Amino acid sequence: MILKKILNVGVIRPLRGIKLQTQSQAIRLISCDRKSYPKILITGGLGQLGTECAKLLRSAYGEEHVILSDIIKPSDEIVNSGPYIFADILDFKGLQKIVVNHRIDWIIHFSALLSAIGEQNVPLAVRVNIEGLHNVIELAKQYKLRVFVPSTIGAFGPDSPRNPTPNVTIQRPRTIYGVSKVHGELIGEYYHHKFGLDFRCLRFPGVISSDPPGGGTTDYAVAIFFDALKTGKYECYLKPDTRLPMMYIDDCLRSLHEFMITPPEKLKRRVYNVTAMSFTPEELANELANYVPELHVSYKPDTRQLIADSWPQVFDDSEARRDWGWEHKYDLKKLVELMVNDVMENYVKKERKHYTDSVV
Ligand code: AKB
Repeated sequence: MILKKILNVGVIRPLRGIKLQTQSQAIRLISCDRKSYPKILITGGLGQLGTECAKLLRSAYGEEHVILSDIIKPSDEIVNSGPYIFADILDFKGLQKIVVNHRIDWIIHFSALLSAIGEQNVPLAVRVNIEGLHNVIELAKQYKLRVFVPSTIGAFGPDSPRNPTPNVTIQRPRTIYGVSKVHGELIGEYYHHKFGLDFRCLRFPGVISSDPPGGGTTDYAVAIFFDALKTGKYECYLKPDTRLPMMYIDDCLRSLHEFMITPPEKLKRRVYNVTAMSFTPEELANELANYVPELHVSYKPDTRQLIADSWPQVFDDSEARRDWGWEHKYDLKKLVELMVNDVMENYVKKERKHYTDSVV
């Protein structure tokens, strides 16, 4: 009733994309003054998740409350969409300056080298994924920030149960990416217990979006859309029956946001598995063939096959569902429909137009 009243009188715009678990949580969120919304810094902001994450959080908290950062020169579109700054996660003083000058409350720490690219440059992966994380964790402790660090299905290895992989089980990954993520989970939990750091971590599966990922093992599930819609063909670097957990980006970012606003007393742990579905390249190709009937997929496994073979096939996220109400919205059918539309409208048609314009 009270919630209805607040919404009806329109005290404040309800936060978009948030599933409210309890009435008191809803009231606390909705009745808080806009000025008391968190000020959020996103590191590694120009990777696969950063810009969409900024969009979601800006729609909830306002444009100025979310600062996207990276060491990459941004496009006009990025600069025009909200605050963007340079931030090097290896420069502790620089990070301190940002937190102080912008009065940051939350850090969403996306900077990392993914599984396949990490194997090609282990020293760099150690610097970015481990030293960078140390800086961010220490910073969050010093300034009492809430910190989100993504982990991954890659934090498990060949000794872990693969179908399903529970929240707590043996973790002996065989990639530097996985090792750095297990390290991140443990150091975050340690800082939480020792210093009261509000550390929050979700283990994501392969995330599928039309913003391409860079250097992961699950990237095929994005690349196939671009190649199939442009050429009708795709050469996959994994075997057709390689089953991996996956999630559409909207579900991924919504899980992140819902987790970040869950009251701490609901969290039984600081690291949770989340997922939406599991499929193989062959199953994805079959679904995509509904849109590209002549689709021809060939298979040429490379070193990424070894990584995929050591990862979970089905991810058990029942603890996230039980403790803070995680629910996915997108299954394989819906995901393929959305990706086909998005890639077609925003990439393939634009490229064709560009080509036609330059020929004419
Ligand atoms: C990768 O493939 O490295 C990532 C992941 C599953 O963490 N997409």
